[in-house]
Amino acid sequence: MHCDTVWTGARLLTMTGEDVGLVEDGIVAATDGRITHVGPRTEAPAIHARETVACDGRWITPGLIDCHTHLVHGGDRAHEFELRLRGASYEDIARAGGGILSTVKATRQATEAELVASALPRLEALMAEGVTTLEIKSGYGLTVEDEGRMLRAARQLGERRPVRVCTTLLGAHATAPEYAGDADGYIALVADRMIPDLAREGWVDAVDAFCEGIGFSPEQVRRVFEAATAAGLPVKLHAEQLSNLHGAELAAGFKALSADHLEYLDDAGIAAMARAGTVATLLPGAYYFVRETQLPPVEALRAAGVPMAIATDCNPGTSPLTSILLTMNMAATLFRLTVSECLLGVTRHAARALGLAHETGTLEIGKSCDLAIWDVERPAELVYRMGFNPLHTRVWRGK
Ligand code: DI6
Ligand code: FE
Repeated sequence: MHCDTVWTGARLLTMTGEDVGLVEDGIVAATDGRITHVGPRTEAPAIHARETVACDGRWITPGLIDCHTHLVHGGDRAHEFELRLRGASYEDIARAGGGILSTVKATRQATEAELVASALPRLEALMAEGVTTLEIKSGYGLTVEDEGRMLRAARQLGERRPVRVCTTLLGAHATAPEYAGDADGYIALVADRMIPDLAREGWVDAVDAFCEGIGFSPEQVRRVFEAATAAGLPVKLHAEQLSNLHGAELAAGFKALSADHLEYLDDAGIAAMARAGTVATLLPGAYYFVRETQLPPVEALRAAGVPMAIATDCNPGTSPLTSILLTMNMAATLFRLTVSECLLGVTRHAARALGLAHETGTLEIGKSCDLAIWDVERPAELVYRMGFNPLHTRVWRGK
């Protein structure tokens, strides 16, 4: 068989089958950016490649996927961090006009080019650790125009760097200041104008909302989801982060790709997610940074067979985190995920949380040739170390 590139002498984690699909002495072949062969050397056909890359026993995983980020935003909230260190709470700061709304102000003041420029270093930090696909949400514009600018900035990042960007419209992140005291009025704007208009422009891959006491009620989220469904877009939800409003059940009712955070998720929510095939996206960076103590129900999710993804939730308020490797370490240390679960959480299950299971997240024939090649002796090292990056090479679409 002929191909563009073949990687030989590697140990593979294909992320297929029951566990992580370990192959000793494996090869991967690709043509036109797609995997054309993957498996043990001894079972491979004769391969004639234009380029051969000897991996010298290094490990190859699928390119990593960060399936929940707010990477594009104006400014930062380092000052609020200092206030919190001196005793202020996240809610105190939000009520004093800080919090999400202070990032809204900074984001509205930024041009599209400025949003791209400020997000690039964060994107590069993720890519340096083997990320080949990431999701980027809007949610700090809160007008049709400002949300549109955030989504275009996100799309531009995917054109400026060799990485796949999925855009999520999070218009229902907070009530826009113009609608203070009229959350229903703001939700009408999101459902009747923002979602249909921005979907028509082609800038939106999925729709998200923040279902929470300080966010939106399940009834308001339902309006958002109905508008998304009418526009032909899949949904996901920030659910059960600070309290239990049964958002995950609502999301599952709309066949959501994922429900995210989930610290306060209950058994009914887990059962609904399992039935709907909704992925549980866990965000240990936010749990850590706001010093949450309620743990997500990992044991029950596992028992119910709900796939668990993990992501950085990179955002300026509750998770200023741009390391997918540290996120895996936190998921293991704080949430007690196993090494296999951490690795599946940033590959196969993360792809599914983005509706990309057909395209990336595993090493399988026909999928995009997205690889991360690691200088480690065993896969557990990818989860075990803190602040050390053993990436050797990142390959996206065969390059
Ligand atoms: N949950 C979060 O943790 C972030 N958004 C959300 O819905 C917080 C965003 C911020 O504080 O800027
Ligand atoms: Fe988030």
